[in-house]
This record gives sequence, structure tokens and C-alpha cells, in this order.
Amino acid sequence: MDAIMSHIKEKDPEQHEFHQAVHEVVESVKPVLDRNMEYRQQAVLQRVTEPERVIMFRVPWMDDEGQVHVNRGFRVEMNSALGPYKGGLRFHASVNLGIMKFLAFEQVFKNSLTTLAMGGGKGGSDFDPKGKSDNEVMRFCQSFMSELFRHIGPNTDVPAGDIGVGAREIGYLFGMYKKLQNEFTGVLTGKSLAWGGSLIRPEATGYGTVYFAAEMMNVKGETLENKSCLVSGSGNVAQFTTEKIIELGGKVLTLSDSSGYIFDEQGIDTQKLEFVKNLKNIRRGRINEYVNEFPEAEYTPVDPQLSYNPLWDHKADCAMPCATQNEINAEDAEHLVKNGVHLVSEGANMPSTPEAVEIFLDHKLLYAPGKAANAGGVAVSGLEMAQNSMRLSWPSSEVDKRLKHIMKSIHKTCLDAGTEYGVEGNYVAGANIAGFVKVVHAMLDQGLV
Ligand code: NDP
Ligand code: 2IT
Repeated sequence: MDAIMSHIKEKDPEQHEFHQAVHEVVESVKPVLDRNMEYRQQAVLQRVTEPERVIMFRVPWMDDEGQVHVNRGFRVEMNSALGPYKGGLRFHASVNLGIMKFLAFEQVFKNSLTTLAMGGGKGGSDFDPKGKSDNEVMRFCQSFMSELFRHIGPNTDVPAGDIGVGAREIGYLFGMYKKLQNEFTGVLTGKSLAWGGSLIRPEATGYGTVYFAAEMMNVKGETLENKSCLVSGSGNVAQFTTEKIIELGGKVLTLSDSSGYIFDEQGIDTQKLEFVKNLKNIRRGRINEYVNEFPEAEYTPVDPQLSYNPLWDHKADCAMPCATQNEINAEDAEHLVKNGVHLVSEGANMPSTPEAVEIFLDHKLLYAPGKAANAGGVAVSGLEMAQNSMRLSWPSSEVDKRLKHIMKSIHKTCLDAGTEYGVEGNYVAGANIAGFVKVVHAMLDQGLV
């Protein structure tokens, strides 16, 4: 195990997020390797940590003033043992190869847990959509797809959204793919309803994160009713996490963006959430505008001098981080524990640092890692692919029923794997083991390819 980690670090010393994600999985699956001595000879760890293919390309585009810009595009096709590569595209200034590889790596095991036939991949660009006009975003998406189209396809690689890629971007990307390929197919998920999208896909990640939390509570004979929750982010995942918590009788106290966070002691109700959706999805504004509309709430801007995020320092029952990686550090985790939080369900990918995770596990919190808790999004993407193949669409009640069923089954799979390998109640180890075992079996069945 140590040899694997040092090999990966030596090869790509700057890919810290990738090292972090691999380290966690390698730690969890030690007992699996101990039970299956042939895995060493088969070099399964080396094989799952090396992407099958990495595509990196230039994305030139012109802004509204005629100025040309160049961004870098990526698609990491990590593992196709269980199906076509599947995973989102992220447009954010921080995107680099290490972040793409960590996300693609997590995606492999997450997709494995969904029970659907999907391999894992991830892509994106260091393009920053903030402050760009619709036309600039369209030209960027078209340029991005003019290279990506030759690498993807409904049975090869099926991208979707992630940070900075929502319905608008998926529309522009799909339009360009269709033009270049002269084919109308389900090559992307998260499409609009009128042209191949699935009902409940926009809601799925957030809803699934809350369904998973409800399952964990159920084991302890609890429900989300009257529970107060700290939610971070204010994008797709945060909005629908909030919506489902409200529906189940809980109370959401916070939302954030990269500039700061709002704290609303009275709770963000349906009407306030509608304001946030309009603010973020249509007007593309900042979360601080919330307090102009609802003066009972407080806004706190990000203070770069602080070593912790004050959002996590409020009394509450639950925390659902829905913004980005490593947004909860050890100090934040200590604050959560001190404030009475006893459940953490991750809507974002790898939002807790390894030190924070250790604190959650030491204090026996109900802690669900992103690859289990946020799998509802990609699961409904899988259902969108199924509907596209059949050229029909299911009603929302049907998709939601399947989503609930999938989240319930992921929860059980994690618990069962934990029990089987002597780490009862540890959802991190459970998710990693169950996700890994299925992928490795498929890889070994398919020979050395
Ligand atoms: P959105 O772009 O819709 O929203 C992202 C939110 O997180 C925004 O509020 C954004 O603030 C904030 N944010 C992003 N980057 C940072 C940063 N570096 N520091 C602080 N805040 C940040 O993305 P999603 O809601 O789709 O994604 C949120 C998380 O959920 C990500 O980790 C993503 O990988 C994960 N996820 C998403 C799925 C999906 O289906 N969309 C599925 C599974 C996981 P700002 O506006 O200031 O950038
Ligand atoms: O991280 C994720 O699971 C996503 N961004 C969704 C991927 C997908 O293919 O729907």
C-alpha cells in the first residue's frame, strides 16, 4: 500500500486531491486485498489508479469584445469495467489534471454503488463562467465540444454537469455535438425535458443526499423532522438538498457561495428557496443579496485570515456540505461536533479533509461520504440514459421512486460491506469496499486490458 502511494506521489507530485482520494480508498480496501492474495499479482490497485485514457486539449474562444482567450479542456476516462465512462464536466477556474483525476477516481466507485451499468470519468475546464455573457458561454461550450465530440458517444463516454455546468451549458454542448456528429443521441445527461432530459435529474443529487441522511437516521430510529441543518453552497446540489430537507420537516439555517454565507435562524422556507433559485439560476447573482430580501438573516463574507469556515460553527443537528472539495477541515469538524451535529451527509465530492473525516469517525457521527451520499445525481443520469435508449420518458413519480430505491440500496450495501469486513457502521470503508470489489471483479473477468 505504501509503495502504491509513494509511486503515485512520485509520478504526479502536484496532484494532491488525487493522492487524497486514492489514499482513502487504499486504506479502506486493505482487508479486501488481504483476503484475495491474487489481487496483488493482478496489480489491481495499480490498474484502478491509472486512468484508461486522459484527453487534454486547447479551448480557444472569443469574448464579446473580440478578445481571444485560451483555456485548457480535460476528459479523464478512468475506468470502463462496468459500462461506458460516465461523469460530469466541471467549469471552474481551479480545474487542473489532479482535480479531474480525483473526481474521475471517486466517480468509478460511486457509479459502481448505484447498481447501474456505468464506468467512471470526469472532465471540464479551467474556464470561469462567472461574469460571462450567455454568448461567451455558448462560444466556449462550442469550442470545448468541437474537440470533445470525437472522444465521447452514448456507448463510449457520457458527460453531464458539475460545478459551473448546468442546463444552459448542457444545451450548448449538446447542440454542438449534434451538429458535428449529425446524430441526435443521449450523449449527455442533464438535458432539458423537451429534448431528452429526465424528470428529477436536476433534483436528484440533492434529494438523494437527503434520502441517504434519512436512511442513516432511520437506523437509529430518528427522522429529519424538526432537525436543523447547515448546508453549504447555493448551486444545484445545495438548492435541492434544501428543498428536500424542508419537505421532510427539517430546517435549513445556512447557504453559501465562494464569497460568503448567510445564516437565517428562522430557517430557509419554500418562498425563500424560490428566491435563491431565481437569484442563482436566472439572475446569476451572489448569495449576499439574500439579506437584502430577508433582513432577518445575516451575511458573513469570507475572511481569508480565518483558518476555519464560520458557517460550520452554529448549533445544529446535521451538516450537508454541497459546495466543493475540502471545504470542511479539522477545525470545522471540531466545531460541528462541539455544536451538536451528529449527522454529515456529503452532497459535494470529497468536501471533508482526511483529518475532518477522522474526527467524524472518532466521535461516531453518522457520516456518509460523497461517493455514497451524492450518488443520486449520476444514478438518475443512468436512468436518463435508459429512457433515451428506449425513446420514452418516465413520469417524475417513477423516477423519484427509483431514486429512493437506489439510495436505500446504496445505504444497505455500505452497511453490509462494513459488517462483512469488521468495520461496522463505517460508511466510508463500506462505500469504498463495496464500490471497489464490484469494479475489480468486472476488471478481472474481462482479462488484462
Ligand atoms: P454549482 O455550480 O451549481 O454550485 C456550486 C456551488 O458551490 C456554488 O454556490 C459555488 O459558489 C460553490 N463553490 C464552488 N466552488 C467553490 C469554491 N472553490 N469555494 C467555495 N465555494 C465554491 O455546482 P453543483 O451544485 O452541481 O456542485 C456542488 C458540488 O456537488 C460539487 O462538489 C460537485 O462535484 C458535487 N456534485 C454535483 C452533482 C450534480 O449532479 N450537479 C452530482 C454529485 C456531486 P460560486 O457561485 O461562488 O462559485
Ligand atoms: O459528481 C457527480 O456524480 C456528477 N457531477 C454527476 C455525474 C453525472 O454523470 O450525472
